[in-house]
Amino acid sequence: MAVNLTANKKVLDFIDESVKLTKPDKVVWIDGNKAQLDALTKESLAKGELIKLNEELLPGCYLHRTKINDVARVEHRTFICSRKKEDSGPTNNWMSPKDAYAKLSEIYDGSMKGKTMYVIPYSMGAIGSEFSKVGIELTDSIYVVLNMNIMTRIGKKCLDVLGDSNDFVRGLHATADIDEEKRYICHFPEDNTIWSVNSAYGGNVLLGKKCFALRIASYQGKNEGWMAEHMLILGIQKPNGDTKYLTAAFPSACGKTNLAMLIPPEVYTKKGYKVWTVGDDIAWLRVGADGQLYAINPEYGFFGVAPGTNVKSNPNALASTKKNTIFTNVALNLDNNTVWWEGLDKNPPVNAIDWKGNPWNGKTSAEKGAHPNSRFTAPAINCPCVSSEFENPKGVPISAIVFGGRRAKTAPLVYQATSWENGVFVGSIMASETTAAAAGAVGVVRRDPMAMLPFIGYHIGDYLNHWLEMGKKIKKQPKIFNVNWFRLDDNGNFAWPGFGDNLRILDWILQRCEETVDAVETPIGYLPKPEDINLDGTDITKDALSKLLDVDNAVWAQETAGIEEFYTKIDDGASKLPKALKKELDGLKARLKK
Ligand code: GTP
Ligand code: SPV
Ligand code: MN
Repeated sequence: MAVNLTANKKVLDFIDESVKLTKPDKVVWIDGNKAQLDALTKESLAKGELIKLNEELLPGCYLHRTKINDVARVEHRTFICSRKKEDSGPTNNWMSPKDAYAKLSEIYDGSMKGKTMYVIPYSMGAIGSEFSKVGIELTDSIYVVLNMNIMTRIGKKCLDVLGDSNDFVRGLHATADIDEEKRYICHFPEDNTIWSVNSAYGGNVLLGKKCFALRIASYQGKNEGWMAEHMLILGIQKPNGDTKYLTAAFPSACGKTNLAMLIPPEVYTKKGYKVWTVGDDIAWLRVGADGQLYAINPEYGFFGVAPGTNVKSNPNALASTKKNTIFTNVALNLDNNTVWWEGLDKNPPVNAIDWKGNPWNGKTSAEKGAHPNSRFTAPAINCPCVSSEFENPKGVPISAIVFGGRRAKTAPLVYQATSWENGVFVGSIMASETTAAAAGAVGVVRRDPMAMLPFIGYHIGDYLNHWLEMGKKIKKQPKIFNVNWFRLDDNGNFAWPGFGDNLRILDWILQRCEETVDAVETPIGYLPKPEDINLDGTDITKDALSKLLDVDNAVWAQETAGIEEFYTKIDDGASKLPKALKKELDGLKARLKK
C-alpha cells in the first residue's frame, strides 16, 4: 500500500476493508497537488477516456463520453438503506443494510483487479467552516478524481482537518462493467456510508454531490439541527450597495444554474443592480447566533446542464466553461477541436462527432449532437459573477426562500406564502414536469416537495416536520415564495421570457421582504399587483402578465385532490405527515370554496 496521508485508524480501516473487497492492484492517495492531477490527466488521455480540446480556445478543457446506457441519475436504482424500512419512508427505495451490503459486496468483489484504487479525501464546504464536512471517496475512475477535484475541495488538507475523528462519509465507487442491471446507488445513513457501482455518470458517482451533500447530509441535518437542500444561493446587490441573499429550490434541469448566474435586464443594470452567485445546486443552511438563517454552498464547482446554455441565456455559465472544464456527452467539432451542444448557437458543426462517438453533421443529421443531460464541470472561480462571499465560512444571511417547478398551467408566475408553516406547505406541494436529468420519462408532472423528492435521505414526513421545526428556531424567518418560469400561453409557447428577466420577479420578492410593496390576497397566497412587476424594456402586455398571474380556483381545487393523494402516501400508516400541513391543506380547500 502507498504511503498513508493520515494516521486516522477509521480512515485506514475503511480503505483496508474496501481493498480486501475490490482487490485493486494498487492504491493511490490523491493529495491535491497539481503534478499528480496532471499525471492522471495524461494517463486518462492515453486511455482515450478524455479528449484534449483546443488549447487556445479552451485551455485545460477536456471532453469525456460515458457509455450510452449511463447518462443520468438512476432513481429506480437508488436506495436508502436505513436499518428500519419505515425510516426510509414511502418515497424512497429501500433495502436492508444487510441485504444491500451482501448484494453489492458480490458485485464489488474483485472488481478493481488490474486497476488502481484512488483515495480522494474531500471537504464539502470551505475548510475550517463549521458548516463543512469531510468525505473519503474510493474510486477506480480517474474521471471521477478529476471531476471531484473541480466539484469539491480535495487533498491532504481535508485529512488534516479531519484529524482522528470518525465524522467522515465513507464513499465506495467501482465502475465495474457499467451494467445497468447491476447498477446500485446505496446510502447507509446510519453508517455514514455510500456504495455506488456500475455507473460512471455524474450524480451517481461524484459521491460528494447528491449522495453526500443531499441524501446523507439531509439525514445528518435532521439529527444535528440544520438543513441540506437542492437550492441555488444568489446575492442581489441593489443600487445602494446593499446585497440581499436568497435561495431557490427547483427540480433538476429547471433553472437553478441559470437563475444563480443571471444577468439583470438593462433597466436594472443602468440603475446599478448586480447579481452574485454563491451556489447553483446545493445549499447547507444553519441558524446563526443572531437567529438568522445562513447558507453555504458546499460545492466548489458547477456540474451544469450544457444544452440551452449560450451567450444570451447564460453568458456567465458559458464563460465559466472556457478553461479547466470537463465536458461530458457533448458534441465534438472536428474542425477546431471545440465542443457544441443544442442551443449553443445556430451554427452546428457539420464535421463533428456526436455524444455517442459517431460521425455527425449538425446541418443534416436528425440525431442530437449532445445528450439532453450533457454537462460541464467547471470551477466556480471561473464564474465572472462568483460572489465575494463564496468562501465565507459563516455563509450568507438568507432573506427569501423560493420554490419553483416546471408547470405548463396551474402555478402562477409568482406567489408568496402567508407564513413559515404555509411556506413549508407551498414547498411540500411542489410539482414539476420530469426532465432528462434522471433516467425515465420526460415531461410527466410529479410531486417533488422542495425539489428534494429524489434526495431526501430519510422519511419524507420527518423531513417536512424538520422544516417546521427549523422555522421555530429562526428568529428572523425568511419569507417563502413560489415561482413558475415555465407557464405556457395558448399557443404552447413559454408565456414568460425567463432568464435575465426573472430578476423582475426577484425584485418584487425583495420588496415583499422589505415590506415596501402591497400584494393581492388569493386562496393560495399573496400575488403581485400587475403594476408592481417592472416590465420596462420588455414586450410583455398587461394582458399577458395578468394571464401569468391568474389563479383559477377550479383548477386549484383539482390540484388539491392530487395533493391529498400525495399527502395520504406520505402519511403512510405511520402518521408521519405533520398536522400543521394537513391543516394548511384544509385551509386551502376552504378558501378555494369561498
Ligand atoms: P440541475 O443541475 O439538474 O439541478 O439543474 P438546474 O436547476 O441548475 O437547471 P438549469 O439552470 O441548468 O436549467 C435547465 C434548463 O432549463 C435549460 O434547458 C435552460 O435553458 C432552461 N431554463 C432555465 N431557466 C429558464 C427560464 O427562466 N425560462 C425557460 N423557459 N427556461 C429556462
Ligand atoms: C441533478 O440531476 O439535479 C444534477 C445533476 O444536479 S447530478 O449531479 O447528476 O445529480
Ligand atoms: Mn441538481
